[in-house]
Amino acid sequence: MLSTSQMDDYSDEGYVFVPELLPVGDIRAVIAELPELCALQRPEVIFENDSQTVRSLMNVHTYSTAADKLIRNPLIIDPVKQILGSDVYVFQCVLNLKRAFTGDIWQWHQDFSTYLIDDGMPANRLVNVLIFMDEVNEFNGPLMLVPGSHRGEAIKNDVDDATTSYPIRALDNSQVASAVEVNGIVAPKGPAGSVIFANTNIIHGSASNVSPWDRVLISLTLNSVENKHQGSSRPEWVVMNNFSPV
Ligand SMILES: O=C(O)CCC(=O)C(=O)O
Repeated sequence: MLSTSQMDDYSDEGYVFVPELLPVGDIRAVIAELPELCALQRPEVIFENDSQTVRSLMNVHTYSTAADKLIRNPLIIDPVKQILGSDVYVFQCVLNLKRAFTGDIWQWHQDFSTYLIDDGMPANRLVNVLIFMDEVNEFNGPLMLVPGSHRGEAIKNDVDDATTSYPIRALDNSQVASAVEVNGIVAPKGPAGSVIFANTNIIHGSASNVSPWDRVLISLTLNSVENKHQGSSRPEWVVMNNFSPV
């Protein structure tokens, strides 16, 4: 569970970073499956623009028992229930590989804009749990967040489907610059098993990975069972429609 000061940080800054939260053995079990998972012929396997490097495995917990076990750990589920004050279901679970030398950027964006416009999400009662599957350092494309930006509106930009292989409601440079001017940027770094709990309205993104180290990360989005999304326009392999509490 989160302490009172961690809960305050989450509320004020829109995120809280907990280093070395999850057992490394459970992380390694997922990493060991990656060659097999990346070779699957499934729509959930998304490639980078080079058409060869796997960028993401959408809803990986539905076809990897190791990933399913990892994301059900009470060490991450209980703090999310504490933040949201209810039971939760898995809305989305994406494994981003950000491979050494080839992993592409994630443009600055707010997840909640997509949930609102595309997924019929009633309210922002979700938490994004970002699980470090490798050590994250300053070189391998750490996730960057703009603290406090979760308090701003969910900006309704058009989808950018040109910059990377994955369409996203990216923010304009001027929108990012004005948020950063007020709030700055943080980039939590730490060993595998570390976790960021983030408000889904926070502005975040990451640079490409030109380092020799992979930066595998799971982005698990949990939604309150009292806030079920209604009628997403995105396919089920992108957005789950199983509302069973975790
Ligand atoms: O993997 C990354 O660096 C970006 C993840 C992200 O933007 C997200 O989960 O919304």
